[in-house]
Amino acid sequence: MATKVASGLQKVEGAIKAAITGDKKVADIARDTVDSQQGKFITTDHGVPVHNTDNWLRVVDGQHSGPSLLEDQIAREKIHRFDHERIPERVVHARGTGAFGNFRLKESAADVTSAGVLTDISRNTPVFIRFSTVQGSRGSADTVRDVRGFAVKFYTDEGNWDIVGNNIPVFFIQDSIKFPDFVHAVKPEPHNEVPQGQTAHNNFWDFAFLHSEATHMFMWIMSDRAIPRSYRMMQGFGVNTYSLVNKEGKRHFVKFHFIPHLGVHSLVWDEALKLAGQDPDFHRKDLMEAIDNKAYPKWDFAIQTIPEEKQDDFEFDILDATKVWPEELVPLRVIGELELNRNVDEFFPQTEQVAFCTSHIVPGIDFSDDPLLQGRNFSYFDTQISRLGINWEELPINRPVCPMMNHNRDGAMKHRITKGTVNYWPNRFDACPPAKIEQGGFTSYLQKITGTKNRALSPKFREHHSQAQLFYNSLSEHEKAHVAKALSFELDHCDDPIVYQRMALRLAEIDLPLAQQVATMVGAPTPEKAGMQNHGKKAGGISQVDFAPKKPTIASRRIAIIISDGFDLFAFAGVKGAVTAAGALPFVIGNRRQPIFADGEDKSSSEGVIPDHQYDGVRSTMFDATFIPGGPHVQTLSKNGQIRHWIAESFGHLKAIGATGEAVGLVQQVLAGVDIQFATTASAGVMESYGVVTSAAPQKPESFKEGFQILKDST
Ligand code: HDD
Repeated sequence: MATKVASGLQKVEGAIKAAITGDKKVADIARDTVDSQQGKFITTDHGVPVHNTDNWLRVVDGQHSGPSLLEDQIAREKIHRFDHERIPERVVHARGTGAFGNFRLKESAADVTSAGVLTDISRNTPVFIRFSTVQGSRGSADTVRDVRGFAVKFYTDEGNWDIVGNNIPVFFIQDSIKFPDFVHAVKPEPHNEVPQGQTAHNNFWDFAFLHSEATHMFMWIMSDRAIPRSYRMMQGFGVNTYSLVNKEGKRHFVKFHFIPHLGVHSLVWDEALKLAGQDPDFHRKDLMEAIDNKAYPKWDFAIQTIPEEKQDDFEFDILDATKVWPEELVPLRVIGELELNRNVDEFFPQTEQVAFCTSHIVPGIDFSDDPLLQGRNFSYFDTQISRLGINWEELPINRPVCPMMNHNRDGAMKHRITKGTVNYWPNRFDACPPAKIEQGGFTSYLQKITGTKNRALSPKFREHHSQAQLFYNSLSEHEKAHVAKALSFELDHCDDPIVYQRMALRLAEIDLPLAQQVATMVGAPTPEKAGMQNHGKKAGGISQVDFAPKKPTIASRRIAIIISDGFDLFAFAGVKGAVTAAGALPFVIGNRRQPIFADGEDKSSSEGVIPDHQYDGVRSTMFDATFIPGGPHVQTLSKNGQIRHWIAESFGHLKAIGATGEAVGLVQQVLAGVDIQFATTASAGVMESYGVVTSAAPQKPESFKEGFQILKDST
């Protein structure tokens, strides 16, 4: 009874929250949400209160604990439930994390579609997004070099619409029948299940060479795109070509884009490698932390559309998923905004059990003959049955927020109870009939199709190099250098000479100097001439440099402030305050997680500063910038190898370093010999500058008044 009351209260709470936010998915999920902290006591799954859950029922004689009894239904239930906790992990994209949010349309796209979600600007459509890596298993690290999944479920008023996309706009293969071969080649090798979470192995690069259609995509994954700084700083792409159909029945082909407001940013490779060990949950935590701190990540939602009659106007086939539609040819039209603003309450029933299907579309949106999409439309539904069972769409995270009724019935774990005497159509009551078109019933676009049954693709699918060259040409010089280094790393891990030798030849079909550089590093014969001439063309929207946020911001960035006893309180408080005021997250790192006292601070009357972490608990890789206040504590810091390494490593990872007073000398000493442009500024917003920023003059209290206040408030 008490439990029922508690769960009833939860539902009321959820309903209130839903009423306040107007979010239909919040209300929907509240129906199934309970709070373990409000449970009065433990019960069995069938509701019987449990008196002892720590000891198995057994025979005891006072001196000895004898055999355990099979009779103990409570112990058996506990163990049985535990034995069956796991479900198969996703065959790809096993490692991921998710969050809820909302999609708001800013401009109606009624000229190209009749879909309510893309035409009604008054709507607030709830969404759930799951970000993921592809290759690694569920327990692998977040920061590996890999494509990132970007799967969005829109809970629209006309049913769920899923965009099951990636952070890279193209794919490895053109025809879905190749997917099992591709995944087998990319996953750990079959004889030893090595390597985990990376493509740096013979089989992947063997596959890449033997499928020249993969060339464009592997150039993307060798770029910084494959090691994002944060899920919040990546683009999302629907990748496949879909169709939009408007009220008049006219069709446009469409590609979907998400563009992050924070810009597109990446880790550097050394950082990514280290983080994989130091903080394997780096991206997962980053997303949760940002949402907890109300730094809600946002993306512009854009479409590229091509009228059906222009389908053949391009050098490439617009249904080929290994090609982008260059923005110069097909401009992006921003029509909406997506925001993530709510973390999940429990990972398994939400993030793990969420299930996406490319075939989940709503009226006004339709498929195309993209040969990759056609196969995906079969595969996702099928895989959800294997992961979750046939009734997977009844799970709270997967069910729609609009009315749902049909004559499908039964199957394992059926949960919903449907009243009525008929479960077929047509029936004598006219119960639950099909929707008429004017009632919003989905109809497929009336597409005329002729042709010969054949296992083939159209001729334009045979060109595989042009956009790989376009991609490489469009990168900045430092991005190109990163591609060369990434290829050198990957092929260095291939020990079969045929694999890296062939790849050097493939690279010579993209860019000869790149091929020569990589060949030298990996021990392949240096190609002397280009296997194919580079056309020299470039396009916008490819280099990450093109996505710098309109206004530079440090919002949600993690800033380390390093202290030990005797730090300069005014510099400390000022920068901490300024960082907080700018929306960034300051973390105090001290030599212990007990109070640390500033220079001249009276220990008997002061509480000191309690650091968030101590030197051994964190590494420079986990922060975007570091600040070291001056003060006598610098003498202690300068003798500490960990701190000296921290400074050098941050600098090597191209991070901002700020120092004041005595700390300037420490930074200069550590970085001695490196060509650095030291800027001197006394501004409290020093961390907004790139590079190393120092101020030799100790700061005066007044200049840090605001920061000091914030510090006082926050401690
Ligand atoms: Fe896929 C999962 C993205 C091609 C078959 N895929 C999956 C996920 C994403 C993508 C983001 C994770 C969804 C989640 O978070 O639950 N996949 C893509 C993209 C592709 C692509 C952007 C190319 C345009 N996929 C692709 C093909 C096939 C699959 C060609 C099969 C013919 N993908 C699957 C799958 C997965 C999957 C095996 C594993 C778990 C799941 O579906 O739900 O069915």
